[in-house]
Amino acid sequence: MSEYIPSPSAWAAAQVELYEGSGGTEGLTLRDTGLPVIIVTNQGRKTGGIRKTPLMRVVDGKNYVLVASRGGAPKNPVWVHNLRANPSVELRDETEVYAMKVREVVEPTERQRLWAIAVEVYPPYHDYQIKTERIIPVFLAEPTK
Ligand code: F42
Repeated sequence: MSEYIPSPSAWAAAQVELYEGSGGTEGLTLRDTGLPVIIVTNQGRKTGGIRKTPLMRVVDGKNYVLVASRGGAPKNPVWVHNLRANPSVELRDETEVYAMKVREVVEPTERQRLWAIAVEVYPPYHDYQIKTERIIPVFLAEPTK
C-alpha cells in the first residue's frame, strides 16, 4: 500500500480531511459558495504516494469533468502530470466512491461541450481561462465498470 501524502495547500488538505474523515457527510462544498466538491484520489507519478485533490463537482451523466483551473494560475496544477502518467483514480462524491479512469479531452467539439457544462456549474472557470495564457486542461473521469 502506498502512503497518503497530504497536499501542501493547507485549505485543500483540510477539506480532504473533513470530507473523507466524515465519510462524505461534512466539508462537501467550496468555502462559502455552497457549491459541491468531489475528492479525486490518485497516485503521484514520482513518489508513488497517494494524492487527494478537492475539485468542483461537474457531472456529465455517469461521468465527471475535472477542470485543472487552479484559480487561473500560470502553471497547471501538479495533479495534471499525475493523471497524464496514471489515469486510474478513485472519485468520492459525498458518500459514493467510484473507481474511474480519466482521459484528457482535447478534441475541440467534445472539450467545448464539457467546458460549457463546467462553466455553468462554476462560472469563475470562465474568468480563470481569461486570466491565464495556458489552455486549462479538462479531463473526463469515466467509471471502470
Ligand atoms: N483546483 C482546480 O484546479 N480546479 C477545481 O475545480 C478546484 C476546486 C476546489 C474545490 C475545493 C478546494 O478545497 C480546492 C479546489 N481546487 C481546485 C484546488 C485543488 O484542490 C488543488 O489544490 C489545486 O488544483 C492545485 O493542485 P496541485 O496538485 O498543484 O496541488 C498542490 C498544492 C500540491 O499538492 N502540490 C504537491 C506538491 O508537493 O507540490 C503535489 C505533489 C505531487 O503530486 N507530486 C507528484 C508525486 O509523485 O507525488 C509528482 C508530480 C510531478 O510530476 O512533479
